[in-house]
This record gives sequence, structure tokens and C-alpha cells, in this order.
Amino acid sequence: MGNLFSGIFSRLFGSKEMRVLILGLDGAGKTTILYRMQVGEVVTTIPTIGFNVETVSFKNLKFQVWDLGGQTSIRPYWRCYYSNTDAIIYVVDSKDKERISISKQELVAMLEEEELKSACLVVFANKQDIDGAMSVTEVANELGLAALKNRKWQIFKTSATKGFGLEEGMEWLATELSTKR
Ligand SMILES: Nc1nc2c(ncn2[C@@H]2O[C@H](COP(=O)(O)OP(=O)(O)OP(=O)(O)O)[C@@H](O)[C@H]2O)c(=O)[nH]1
Ligand SMILES: [Mg+2]
Repeated sequence: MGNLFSGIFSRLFGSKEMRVLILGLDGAGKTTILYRMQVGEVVTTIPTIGFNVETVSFKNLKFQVWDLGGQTSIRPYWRCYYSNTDAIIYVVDSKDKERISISKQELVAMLEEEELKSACLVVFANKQDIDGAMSVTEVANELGLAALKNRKWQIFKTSATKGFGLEEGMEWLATELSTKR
């Protein structure tokens, strides 16, 4: 009886892990964000060649979070991880004005993929602790977010090192994903 109920409850309220990909150009702060979310600390990172994957618990949800390397030569491998993805966290270095158009191109190309059709999108305008960083509105404009069709999306101003904005983003994601099921 207990098992029956716990079975029903876990189906309703989710013991199922949500699959989340963290994508973005190299140096945007993806790995820093993953470990900040998981252990609540700033870890020293090296450029990711391949991926890191961790389980992150938030509220009553469990996320299986994949952090993929963002260097030019390894971006083509992102697509190997797309299937069954519930959400994408797209990380932008708000200080990197030179490469924001490349970041947009990668985002647009990624969102055209059939396998990601129903994934919701959280954009982290990261490194907001740095003077001269683009504002969250500028980042949203540069990425052309307003033009996205048939996509649940939201943008947050974050600093992975100072630790702000990430929780708000996860909160939004948790709400989106629990209503989606
Ligand atoms: N000032 C500041 N620095 C940050 C922030 N987030 C990350 N960094 C720094 O940016 C550098 C790159 O961070 P990573 O997390 O390794 O970047 P990544 O996106 O995983 O890069 P790849 O693995 O190469 O794709 C590190 O030195 C981080 O400490 C932030 O919010 N503010
Ligand atoms: Mg990394």
C-alpha cells in the first residue's frame, strides 16, 4: 500500500530527473554555474573538453544537468546531447561584446534543431558583477530573444562568482517544468 502510494506520488510529483543542458560559448561561465548550483561554491575551472554532468536538486525536483564544452571546435558535438532535453540554460558572458553575435548564431542554430523543439530556454546574462557588462536588456536584444516563436523563455541577470540570479532562474525553470508535465 505504501509502495503503491509512493509510486503514484513519485509519478505525480516527479522522481523523474529533468534533463537540462548548459550551453554557451567558451568562457561564459557554464562550469562555474553548474558547480555553484550543485555545491553552492565557486570552484576553479579549466576549459571543458567534453562535458560535466551532475544531479542538482531544487525544491522537489531533480535535474540532471549537462555542462558541455563551448570551444569552437567542440560546439559541433552539442547536438549529440539534444535528445530528450527538457530545458536549455544558455549562458552568455555579458562582458564579451565582440562575440555576442557568434553567441546569437549558435543559439539560433541550436533552437532550430527538431530535438529541442519543446525544450524551454533560460538565458543567463552572466558576469553581471563586472563593470561595463551589457545590461540584461542589451543581451536580450543582441540575442534577438523577442523574435523567438513557440518557445517558453526567460532571461536572468546572473553572476556565477557572486552567486546572484541563479536561484531565480532555477525557480522559473522548476515552475515551467512542473507545469509542462
Ligand atoms: N567575474 C566573473 N567571472 C566569472 C563568472 N562566471 C564565470 N567566471 C569566470 O570565467 C572563467 C570561465 O568560466 P568557466 O565556468 O570555466 O567557463 P565555461 O563556460 O565552462 O567555458 P568552457 O568550458 O571553455 O566552455 C573562469 O575564470 C570563471 O571564474 C561571473 O559571473 N563573473
Ligand atoms: Mg566549462
